[in-house]
Amino acid sequence: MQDRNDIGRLINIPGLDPMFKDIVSKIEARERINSAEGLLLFEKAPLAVVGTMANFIRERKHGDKTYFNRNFHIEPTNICVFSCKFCSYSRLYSKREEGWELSIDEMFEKVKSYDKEPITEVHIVGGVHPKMDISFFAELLKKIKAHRPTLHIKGFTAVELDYMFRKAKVSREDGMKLLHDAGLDSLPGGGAEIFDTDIRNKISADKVDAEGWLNIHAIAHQLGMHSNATMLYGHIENYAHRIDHMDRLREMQDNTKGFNTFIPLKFRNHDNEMSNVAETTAIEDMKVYAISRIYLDNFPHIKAYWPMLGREQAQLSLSFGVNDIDGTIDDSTKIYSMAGSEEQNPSLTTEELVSLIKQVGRKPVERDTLYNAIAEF
Ligand code: V47
Ligand code: SF4
Repeated sequence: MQDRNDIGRLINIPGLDPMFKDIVSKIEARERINSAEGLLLFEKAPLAVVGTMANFIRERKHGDKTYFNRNFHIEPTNICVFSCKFCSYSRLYSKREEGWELSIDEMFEKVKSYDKEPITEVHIVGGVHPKMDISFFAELLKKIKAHRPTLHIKGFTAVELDYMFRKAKVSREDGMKLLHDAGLDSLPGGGAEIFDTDIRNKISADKVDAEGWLNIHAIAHQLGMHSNATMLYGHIENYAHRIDHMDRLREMQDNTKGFNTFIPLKFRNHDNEMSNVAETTAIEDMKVYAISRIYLDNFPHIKAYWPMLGREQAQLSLSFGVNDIDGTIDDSTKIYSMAGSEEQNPSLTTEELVSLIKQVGRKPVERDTLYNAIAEF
């Protein structure tokens, strides 16, 4: 029997349609597939075919290792100047009595409530509040870092940052440096949605465009910060839009090498302006994970965010290219419960995460935000 990590291992897919043979050969040779081939996979490949290819790549890169971390979220506010049609979470400033606005002290208290917990990351993300400006957040970051210097702060989508920088009339470079100096360690992947201009304008008009999103991440990468990238799929986009989205990320990653993880986010349709759009099936979801693993050859990790997908599908995704399922969360985020996720109070202990991963035959590894291993189970 050949070793799983054996470079030359053939992908044995019984009855493989000849139209996929070139793609298999490229994968075996560690060559990149092109956009036409990516599209072919979305249009024609059965789940078993893309699943086998993606699992092969996943095991070649990571073996059975499956990463998670100990984290919690802070959502400073759900008041937002934008009104993305897919968002179930935000409230306009004129209706702010229906939402929440946390003060610096309230957020700091939340950080302090984890003083005795072996948490490694706080993820700060929320609506784009017209009055929470760059100095407000710089003060928050400084306070957290002064209190717990080793806690990694992953915060603010490019959408929040773009607004913050414009409002403060600082360049993106200066704004990012200011926040980085205040304690911001890395950026989460949110706000990418779908880069295609027409689709983006239809679902989330007037927030930062694709070029702006990519530019903000490139600036962070130039400062030595890492970031993630998401793709909101399963709404009004087509397969070509998904490939275009991944293509732009892949091209940028060739230059900056700053992305850690790609996180496909399935559109959830509860209680938003796009509730008439049906959600994707589990089969489609697994295809998206698999094809992203195949397409994004220069992304080290593919993450299934369990609070959005539900824990059973997150387990399933580990056979379709995924090698990370995010963290403990501790019921600290509302974005997905408000959008209709099965996980209404997302919280898992380390033991529960470990057993979820072990149940499907994979090897749990606790990581920090930058994927340094902390413990193997
Ligand atoms: O940008 C909002 C998405 C994102 C819905 O970097 C929705 O580790 C589906 O980016 N259906 C924010 N998606 C969350 C995010 C994230 C989450 C976990 C980990 C990381 C990371 C990043 O949530 C938004 C938007 O694309 N979103 N509403 C919805 N109804
Ligand atoms: Fe605001 Fe983000 Fe919701 Fe869009 S997705 S309305 S930017 S909170």
